[in-house]
Amino acid sequence: MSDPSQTTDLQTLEQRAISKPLVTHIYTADPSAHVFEGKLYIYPSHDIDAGIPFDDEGSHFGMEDYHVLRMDSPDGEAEDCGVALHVKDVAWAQRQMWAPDAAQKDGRYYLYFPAKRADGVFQIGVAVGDRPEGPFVPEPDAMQGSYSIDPAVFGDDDGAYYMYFGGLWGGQLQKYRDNVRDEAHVEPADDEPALGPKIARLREDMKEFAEAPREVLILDENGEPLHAGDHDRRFFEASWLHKHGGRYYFSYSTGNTHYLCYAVGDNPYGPFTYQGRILTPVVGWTTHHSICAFGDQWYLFYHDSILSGGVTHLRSIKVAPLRHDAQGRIETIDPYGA
Ligand code: FUB
Repeated sequence: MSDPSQTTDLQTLEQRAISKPLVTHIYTADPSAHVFEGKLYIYPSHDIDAGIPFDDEGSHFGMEDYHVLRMDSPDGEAEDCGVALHVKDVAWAQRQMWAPDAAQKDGRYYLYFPAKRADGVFQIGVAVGDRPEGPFVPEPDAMQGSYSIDPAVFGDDDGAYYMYFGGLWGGQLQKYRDNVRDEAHVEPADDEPALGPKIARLREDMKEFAEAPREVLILDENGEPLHAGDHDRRFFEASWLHKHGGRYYFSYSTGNTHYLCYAVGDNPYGPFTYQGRILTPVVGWTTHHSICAFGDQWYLFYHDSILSGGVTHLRSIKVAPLRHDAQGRIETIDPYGA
């Protein structure tokens, strides 16, 4: 476990932090940032203390709604646009509104979100609005064939939209093989290929998958799939896709080793070849991000738990510049500037 709060006191880390929380009146996490109508819109989880005991399923992440944040520029103030969607308004969902994302097509806005059904199974839903900040009206049912958590939607230059999704452990991805859930399934053995995130192209109306989800392969430097035991590099959760220099950059969290990493490929489906780390561990167990260009500059949106004094489910989103070097490699960011 490489949580820096174990070795350095929080006040020192706060002083060293390369960026400050974007908002402090609520806790926010899992920021998905997009430029819509010339402004930055950020779709985060809204962290609360729901009073639910800690467990390995992440039940203490008991979020109930989403707020959308708006910024004129990455160095400006973040405005809270209010509640965009509440779980009580989602017919199929009961609890745990985890990391969302959003997309825009033909003047309409789509908020994608995971939540648990009453039977405790995660699915992914979509809600539709006319404005980037919502309000969003949820579809009555979850997206058919969706499962697990952390939807991230990427719109390619040819007009196709793709959803990446999945997360291990509390995110339930390990219970699925070939898109079928079986409670008996667990993570593969250490020397077997790691479970990958999933990808599915979205239908023209953005409300359903146009195809069955496929596995996304992440390969090592020899072209072999990363192994399940390679905890420093294998996919855990927090998918994101950005395109730079004509190449597709798939980034993700390694979960229990607390890195944000990336892998590069030639098309949205992959395979992607592992390249390195984007962000070293933050204070708090989870790490989750998005990568977004504003003008000519790329930015990393991420979170940590410094504001709450290290409470892992009370996080705050932040932003830092992100640089691709001349070879297209992303320069690793240390959130505490060491
Ligand atoms: O915010 C709840 C969960 O924590 C997210 O879905 C994961 O990616 C992790 O950040």
